[in-house]
Amino acid sequence: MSGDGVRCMQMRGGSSKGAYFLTADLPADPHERDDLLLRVLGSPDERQVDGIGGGHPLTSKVALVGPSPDGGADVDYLFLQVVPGRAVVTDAQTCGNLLAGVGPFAIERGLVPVSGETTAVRIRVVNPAVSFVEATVRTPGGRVRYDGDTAMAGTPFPAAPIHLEFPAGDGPVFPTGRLVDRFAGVEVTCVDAGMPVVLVRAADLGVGGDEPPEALEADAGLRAKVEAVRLEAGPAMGLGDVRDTTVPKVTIVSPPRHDGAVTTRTFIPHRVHTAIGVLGAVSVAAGVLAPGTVASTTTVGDPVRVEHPTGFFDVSVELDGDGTGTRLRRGAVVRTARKLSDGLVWPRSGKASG
Ligand code: NQM
Repeated sequence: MSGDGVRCMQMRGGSSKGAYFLTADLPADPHERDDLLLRVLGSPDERQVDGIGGGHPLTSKVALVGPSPDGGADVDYLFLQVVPGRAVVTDAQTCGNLLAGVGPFAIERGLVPVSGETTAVRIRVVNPAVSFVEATVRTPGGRVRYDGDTAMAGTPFPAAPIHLEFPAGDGPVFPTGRLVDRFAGVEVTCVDAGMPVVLVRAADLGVGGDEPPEALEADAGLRAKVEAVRLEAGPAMGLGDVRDTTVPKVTIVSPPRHDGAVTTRTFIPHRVHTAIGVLGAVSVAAGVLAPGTVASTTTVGDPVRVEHPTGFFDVSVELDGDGTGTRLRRGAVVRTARKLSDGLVWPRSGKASG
């Protein structure tokens, strides 16, 4: 803290936007920290008009970054979702989009020295379970380079590429121990290759699967069905009661419309994503690649092209084993990020819920 202000960098990370803090710049006590973040971002107001949040889950995100005590990583990354419209901050999921900004932020704050034309940042993702990622950031002339010509669906302007490499995961890709389950009367595949996702066929929900996000959000019957599926899937995936958490996501799958492997619409979990989450896409790609799921297809290449409302997302995924023993061997994606502001933010005074 500096005076009443808190040091904060705002960044677009992938197709999301968030507030990045050094862990040491926020209160160590999680309750105090979360209360402060609600007041910085502007929740529980739905529009977050009195804060820096954007009034949508994709623009109401926080990354906490600090030196890692783990010898295998340079920095620790804790992701927090600040829920618009509610006094809720949750650490039940991570975010692969804000992850794209973690490498640049760590270099900007001096946590990792520039090592040449590119700089590798080894990131330990600490929630919801520990995992490791290596980000490769462009750093010509000793500084982070944000401009470039890598286009990324879900964000309108090109920027410098950031390569994210995910090593093998510990857990099974199909956490219920089955390739197909039936929840709320609907056949689904529960998959987790970094983000817990429930795959559901569009036809089984009575939709085409290529509707715009607003149309799906406006369909109260569909929303109720999706939530009924999610509430049954959560405990079966080992996530407990998921009424108040943002995982699992529910991805509606249907045949590709533009030469990709699959068309997706993803509930995150109540609003519909305008694109698709990074780790969500890795999970979908795993579900598409493995035979016997509700999303399996034989017309799949490498990378797996996941179509979404604003374009497509290419994901490289390699799987080990088969059937319910399938595990992730490696995943890789290319994202971009951009520094938007750097300075102090002033939280609203009082208590967030008051
Ligand atoms: O799946 C949205 C996003 C995300 C999360 C969400 C994400 C991921 O697009 O890794 O990036 O699913 O809530 O930022």
